[in-house]
Amino acid sequence: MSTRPSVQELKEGLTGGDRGSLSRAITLAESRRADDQEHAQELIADLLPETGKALRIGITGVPGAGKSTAIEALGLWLIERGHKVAVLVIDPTSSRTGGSILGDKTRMHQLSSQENAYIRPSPSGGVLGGVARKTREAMLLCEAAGFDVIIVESVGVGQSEAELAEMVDCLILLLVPGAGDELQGIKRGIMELADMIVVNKADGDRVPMAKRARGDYRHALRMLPPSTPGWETPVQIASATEGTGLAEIWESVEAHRALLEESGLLEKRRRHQTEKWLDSMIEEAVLAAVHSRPGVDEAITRARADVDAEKVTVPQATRKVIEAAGLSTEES
Ligand SMILES: Nc1nc2c(ncn2[C@@H]2O[C@H](COP(=O)(O)OP(=O)(O)OP(=O)(O)O)[C@@H](O)[C@H]2O)c(=O)[nH]1
Ligand SMILES: [Mg+2]
Repeated sequence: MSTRPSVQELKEGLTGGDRGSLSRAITLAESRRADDQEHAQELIADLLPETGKALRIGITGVPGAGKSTAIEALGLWLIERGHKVAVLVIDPTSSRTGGSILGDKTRMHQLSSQENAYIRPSPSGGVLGGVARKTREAMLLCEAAGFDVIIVESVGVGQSEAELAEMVDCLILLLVPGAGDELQGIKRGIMELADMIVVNKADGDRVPMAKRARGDYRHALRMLPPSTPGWETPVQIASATEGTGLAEIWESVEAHRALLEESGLLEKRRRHQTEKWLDSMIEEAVLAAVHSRPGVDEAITRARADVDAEKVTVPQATRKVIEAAGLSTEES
């Protein structure tokens, strides 16, 4: 029989480097149960002074670009140089299935057997802001556990980029040579968000193609505003399977970090991220509270029908819903 560890026990285990405690703490933070949440929040609040010291890196790119392979290679490279690396893999499947089917897909077998590495799928939660919330909390817990580099792998290209950019210090966009930008789903917005672009799979006969792509992206970037004032987004080529280009990637990550620190932007960026997190959580909580009031969902159904039948205007229908929720209508 397993007894539930107290917040104090988890805190001691986690800061003492016990991975079991770290895993348990993250599970607690992911739980939807009210009592688990209370414990998790108490623990995270307690640990806040121990957080924020890691370098937070996000990696995004189309499926199959080599994100996991690159993270494994970079992770091993960093561990050799004395770093402790935590990897959070945002898993879109686990919220629906109740368990991760990502499992083997994350691969990273070599990295996961390292004592100074920690790899964990992060459920996306199925709600807006869900990715950010669970992953952020897992990130804070990993930092408190002494990991000095946190790498977040995002699911494909799309909606999640902006959310990922909102929780890391440095966003790396991983591309593959040869595929057109449309094929890669690369939008200008993502290139603008990226702090670094890496053309992966620059090996074998793909090298010339990768170099050409590097030139094209460098050119394209000239027409875009920088992700950070004073920063010129570097474009590099690498091969995750051969382990080439890793030192250059890390050099750029550190240069970017130095710029953020020297300019005071790191603190500003993180404060802004936390404020946005708070805003989105408040919005989510308020919305959930409104939906949970009796009669509100029925009022929404009625409002839709009335708008469909052109009996009322959209603002009128909205006001009815607000009234059904027992909220003031003065501003709406
Ligand atoms: N030749 C070559 N193949 C690579 C390289 N990096 C990754 N691959 C291969 O590309 C395939 C996909 O790699 P992953 O690391 O799983 O890609 P991913 O971006 O994490 O994919 P998803 O998580 O499914 O989005 C695998 O078969 C890798 O072995 C590389 O640098 N060179
Ligand atoms: Mg992957």
